[in-house]
Amino acid sequence: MTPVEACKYFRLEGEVTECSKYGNGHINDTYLVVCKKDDGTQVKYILQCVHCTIFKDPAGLMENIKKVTSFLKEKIVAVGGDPMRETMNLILTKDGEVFEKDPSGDIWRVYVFIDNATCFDKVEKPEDFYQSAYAFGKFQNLLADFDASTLTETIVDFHNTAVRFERFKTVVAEDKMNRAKDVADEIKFCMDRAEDMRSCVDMLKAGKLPLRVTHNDTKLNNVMIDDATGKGLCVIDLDTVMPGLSINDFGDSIRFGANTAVEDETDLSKVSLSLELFETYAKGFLEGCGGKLTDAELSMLPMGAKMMTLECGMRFLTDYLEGDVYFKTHRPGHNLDRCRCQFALVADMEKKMDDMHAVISKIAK
Ligand code: ADP
Ligand code: GN1
Ligand code: MG
Repeated sequence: MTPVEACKYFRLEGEVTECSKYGNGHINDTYLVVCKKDDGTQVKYILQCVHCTIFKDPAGLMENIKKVTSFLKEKIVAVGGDPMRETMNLILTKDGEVFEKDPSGDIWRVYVFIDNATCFDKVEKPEDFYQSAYAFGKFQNLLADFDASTLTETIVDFHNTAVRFERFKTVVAEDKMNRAKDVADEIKFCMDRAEDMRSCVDMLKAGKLPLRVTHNDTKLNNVMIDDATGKGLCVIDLDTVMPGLSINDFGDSIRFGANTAVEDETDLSKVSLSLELFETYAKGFLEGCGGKLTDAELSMLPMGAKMMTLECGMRFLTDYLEGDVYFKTHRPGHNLDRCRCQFALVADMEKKMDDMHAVISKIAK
């Protein structure tokens, strides 16, 4: 089904006048839909096609989003916030459902478009990074009393780095695209860190880190900053909200936003961890979490940053070896470029581990 056809299934106000590709996400096909009402005013929506090769249980996924956004809405209203801008709002299909399944098995959904707010692909101002951190921290804080047992695990073992490492080794052994020979250094980079791959998972299993309801995909472009106030407005991209580790939510934001280069930078001399941005984010995240992190979580925040970067680099490498079937790519070798950039950042983080710990100790005391 085409995106314009998909629109017909939803309760949109007015006539569709525009339906165009939108945003820079690596997973969903996202479209901006503009409708014109009889009185001439415009209404905007976000239409998304969610690929069921990635999300195997779309009904469970959409049920999660429905539950989480309803829960957040109540909390937002209770403190006098604006529930139409501070959380995602699903538009129902004409049959009253939260998604439409097309004959090919793909599912379509529509959200209210959050206008006059921006998703940044790179930190332009440290203040925006602070605001994104506060918003992600607050998101976790607001969901602290959400019943995690009611959530479907939308991608099983999503941040189980140990399981991902096992799968990576299988993909290397299979080498179905005959690409492993070109990436011996990158494969070794992972193998050399076999011990690390277990670290966070083992702490969770040992009960040293608590399982919380987390976002699990806390890139800067998954939060909207209000154009007028400059405040973190709304956390978006809720496909992976499920039980997880707070240190991973912290870590993934650092991976993406505290890198002095973009995620797919090919000039690796530009890649490094900005300790200034690390501190900025840590302050915002801890404030947003409202003091709810345990001492063990605090002391593992730097490790969370390293592990999310290592895991993400390994995922890009896995996808490169498998023939670029998971992440959207925009040029040949794109996943490999992304992988190399992540590994360069891991290497820099390893040098700066003590500095990161010093920053957390300073802020948390
Ligand atoms: P992906 O999983 O592919 O990253 P996202 O849900 O993050 O998909 O959406 C991709 C982009 O679309 C976002 O980075 C953001 O720019 C934009 N976007 C998504 N939802 C909204 C919304 N409700 N209002 C405005 N922009 C949105
Ligand atoms: C994907 O969907 P998006 O673009 O916000 C991915 C994340 C990765 C990220 C790397 C469901 O995030 O896990 O960290 O790309 N999302 C999924 O940029 O796999
Ligand atoms: Mg996204």
